[in-house]
Amino acid sequence: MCEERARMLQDQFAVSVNHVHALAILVATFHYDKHPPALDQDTFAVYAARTAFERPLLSGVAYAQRVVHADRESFERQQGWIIKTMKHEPSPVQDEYAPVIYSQETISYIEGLDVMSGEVGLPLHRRFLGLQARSCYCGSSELCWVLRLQEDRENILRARATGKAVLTRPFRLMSDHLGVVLTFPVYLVDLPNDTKVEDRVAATAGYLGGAFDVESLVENLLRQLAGNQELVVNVYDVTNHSNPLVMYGSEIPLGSPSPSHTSKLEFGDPFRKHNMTCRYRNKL
Ligand code: WA2
Repeated sequence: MCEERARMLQDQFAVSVNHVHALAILVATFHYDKHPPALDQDTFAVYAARTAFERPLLSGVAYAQRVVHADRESFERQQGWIIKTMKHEPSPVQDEYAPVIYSQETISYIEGLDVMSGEVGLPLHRRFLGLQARSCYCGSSELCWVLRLQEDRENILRARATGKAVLTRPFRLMSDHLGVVLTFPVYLVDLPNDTKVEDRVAATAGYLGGAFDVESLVENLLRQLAGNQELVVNVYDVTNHSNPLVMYGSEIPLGSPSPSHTSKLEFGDPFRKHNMTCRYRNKL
């Protein structure tokens, strides 16, 4: 029964990823290959809503444009709004920004936000990650927003360096649900597979991403299956084998008595490893 659930989750994950890939191509085709762009926020939002059924595990998708500092002023003048931080303040001066210019209505809180504004290399925040972002509801505290945007920033950097779809570790999304963010890079030109990282960065137009709301959408999926009542299902990010991160389900207390079955999961980012464990609920 575990294997069946794992395959089902993996399949729904894969179709969602494929459709986000198609959205990245949509932006490349209609925003960048057309002059002037044949896409705007309203068109993107309508298209994203009408195709939401193609992305069963995603709560929303958005596109953030790469803006280097020299272009910030003209970008803001052209858009008619200012690149914002999570505190709704103008983003401080950075080398570059990633303001969200298109978003699905379900995640409209991300509009105009600089998803690169999470600072990197803050050991304090790293340490908090395990404690706060993973298991607690961190709500609207400033630390929590920094943590979230650190995940987004790291994903963006890895996506554009590799040219592939990448996933964050599990964390509390802006919706406060546990999940992961998926990011595809969008380039200004087609790049051969062996393109060097610095050339990839230079050719980067932006980032198409979406939020896998694992907490509520996987719950929905598993609820429909027979035997759901007796089975306790967990999904883990086991990239670091000695520190598994809960992606779905509750933490099982150490030394849990009932035996469990483990199924491998393939979510399409070779950098991350995931698995699913299932065990029978203790009948007391
Ligand atoms: N989208 C939705 N909820 C989130 C989130 C996010 N990022 N980050 C935290 N909670 C525009 O990778 C680029 C979307 C980020 C894309």
